[in-house]
Amino acid sequence: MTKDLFILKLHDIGAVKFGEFTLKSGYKSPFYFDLRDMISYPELLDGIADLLVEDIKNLDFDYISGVPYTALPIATLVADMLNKPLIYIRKEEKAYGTKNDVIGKYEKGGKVLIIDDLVTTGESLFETADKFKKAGLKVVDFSVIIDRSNHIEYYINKLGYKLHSLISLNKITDVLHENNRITNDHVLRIKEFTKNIYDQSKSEKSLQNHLTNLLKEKIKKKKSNLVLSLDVDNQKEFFEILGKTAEHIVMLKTHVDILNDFNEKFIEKLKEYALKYDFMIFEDRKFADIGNTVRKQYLGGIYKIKNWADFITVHATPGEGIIQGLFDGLTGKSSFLLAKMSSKGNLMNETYTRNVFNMGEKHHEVVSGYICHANGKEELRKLKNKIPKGQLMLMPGVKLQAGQDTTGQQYTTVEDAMEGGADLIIVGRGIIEAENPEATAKEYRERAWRVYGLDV
Ligand code: S5P
Repeated sequence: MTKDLFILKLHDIGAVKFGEFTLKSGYKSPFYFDLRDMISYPELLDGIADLLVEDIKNLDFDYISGVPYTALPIATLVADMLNKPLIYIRKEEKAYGTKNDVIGKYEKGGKVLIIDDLVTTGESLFETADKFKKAGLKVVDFSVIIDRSNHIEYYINKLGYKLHSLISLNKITDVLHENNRITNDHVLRIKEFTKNIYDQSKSEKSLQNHLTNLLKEKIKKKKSNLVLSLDVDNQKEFFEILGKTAEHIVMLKTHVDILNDFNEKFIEKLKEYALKYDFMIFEDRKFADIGNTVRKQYLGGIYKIKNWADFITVHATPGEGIIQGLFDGLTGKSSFLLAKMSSKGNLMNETYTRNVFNMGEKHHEVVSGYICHANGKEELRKLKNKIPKGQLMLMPGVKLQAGQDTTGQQYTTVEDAMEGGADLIIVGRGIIEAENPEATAKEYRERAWRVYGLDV
């Protein structure tokens, strides 16, 4: 089957429709694609499998996967035709524990090609790829039937993947127009719509990298803005406190170099907790050297931070070479830049902070936000207003009551932090030194969400 014929048939069965549709986001769209029913038309299913096989047969991969539900039966056919093993990621939430998300037999280190029916933002592809990577597999190629975004390929390639799409929205529009299925007016409306979406995604979303998106989704899902800073010196205490508080946090901040009994088991256990309780991992090793050195510190040594931390903190003082040194050639990792610290008398003045925001904006693919502290919500709000749209503000130096410690740490209240615009609060001793860390973590989380949740 040719691509043109395939498009016409999709139109025949109502899988591509033109008119006026209201999307989940509230936008009105002049087209609507839904390929779910395609599997009930053997001729179409065969046709698409042939086209996909032709498109991917020369790529280098060991396994084929499809994103459930729509793409899974399609991937099954393709895997069979290419005589490759099929594996996939379970759709339902996994039961607690360390059980794998991957269904099927595989060897670690193998390369998976992921098939999906549609791509718009790339989120479901990224999410699937992350799960395969967690299971020790490699992902390079995504194969999709329809790219309805008109611009996502650039972004996907930047993240280190390769997108192979069979049919673009433009192609569908052209074929249906040539065959008198849609009018000139329709074509104009589609072009106008995609241009608007593109402009808007450029201005608002382009500063959000994949990890920022994941973190934002988790904030909403767990209804939590709480980042626990677990600065204790032994594993026993670490996991005792984590076990009691993990359900309330969206991210865990570590300083692994504080532990006096660090070993590889610690990392394994940490990852298990992160999976089980659904939080992200942020290692607060504040990198602050030339690019060449920080790269070695990030990838090597005994901690091998890159292998397990989703985020790290970076000082902008050495200039942007530090960001290149840390992240060039890596995917799926991100950072927070220190823009205004919480310690009294720190040397970060207004100009410095502004320059940090500029650097982070430029490198938004690997910078998810900024560590900012202020003594009060007005001052914090001023900082928030300068943060590039889409990036996050994380506030350390937070307690239930304002105050100071004996070495210059300054504390602002949860309410001031959140009303000042913080997306996340970083809390250490307020929780870990509390009589009841569990109840206290819950209280921090609820007090923060009371403010933040109003806008969600
Ligand atoms: O400016 C900063 C930046 C950071 S990341 N001030 C901070 O306090 N932090 C970190 O937040 C600090 O390293 C510590 O791990 C945590 C605050 O801990 P607490 O016990 O004072 O809440």
